[in-house]
Amino acid sequence: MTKIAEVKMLVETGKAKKIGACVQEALDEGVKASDILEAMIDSMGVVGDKFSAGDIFVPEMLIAAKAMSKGVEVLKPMLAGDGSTSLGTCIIGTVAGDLHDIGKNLVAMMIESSGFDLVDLGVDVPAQRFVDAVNENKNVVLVACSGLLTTTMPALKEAVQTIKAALPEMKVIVGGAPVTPEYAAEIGADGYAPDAGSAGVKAKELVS
Ligand code: B1M
Repeated sequence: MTKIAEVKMLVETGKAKKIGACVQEALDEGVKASDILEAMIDSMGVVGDKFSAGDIFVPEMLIAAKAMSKGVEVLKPMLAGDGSTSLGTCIIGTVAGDLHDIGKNLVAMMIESSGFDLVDLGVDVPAQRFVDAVNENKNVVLVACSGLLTTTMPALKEAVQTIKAALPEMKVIVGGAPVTPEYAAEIGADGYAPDAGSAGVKAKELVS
């Protein structure tokens, strides 16, 4: 089995203790960090499909997520930039009712590496908390809201509208698997990105 296939298998079977060493071995063999990340994201898709088919349940999804997070920890120094410049502060969080954080963490990493200081509010963030965080932190230029469930898309809308009502000039970027560019525009977000890499690029574009 290739190292990358092994990494995929360790994510799919949720082997958090073994994955760090395996990711490191793949890197040592010359596999690119971005290819390892892509393979792990694919594996989470496989996990999601198994969940949809009723072959696995929430605990298995959770341990797969833990394994993926451990793998990402090893890749982080290679994927993130040096953060030596600052375009201002970005507040990020997953919206109320939503506990998914892997995608949000990857987006946070790429926005940070694009030159922003980052304040991560975590998951299940009420709309007003985004506004409070803007007021509590210095030089906030962007708010990034992630939503992973179709059932939390209304919470995404509430977050954007609450931020825009309180802080009309604040730029807001949204994303997450069920979010489309059309939905982002409809709820009044300034920007949308389909993945972490493009979120970093879009974030920079929005404040330049
Ligand atoms: Co859940 N879950 N989950 N889950 N989970 C999904 C999302 C699901 C698609 C699985 C499925 O049914 N096939 C499904 C949602 C269906 C839907 O709404 N259409 C689902 C469900 C139903 C649920 C529960 C309701 C299950 C239950 O309890 N019955 C429950 C809800 C809990 C809650 O949030 N209130 C639940 C729980 C969980 C766990 C807690 C067990 C766990 C999350 C653990 C964690 O995150 N720490 C979990 C997991 C692991 C998944 C899957 C398998 C993987 C998610 C993931 O990390 N993907 C997922 C299936 C799937 O994704 N195919 C699934 C990898 C990640 C890198 O991708 O998050 O999409 P993603 O992020 C991408 C882009 O979306 C984008 O960039 C990222 C990187 O490229 N992006 C942004 C994300 N945020 C962005 C923000 C931006 C821009 C881009 O700008 C700000």
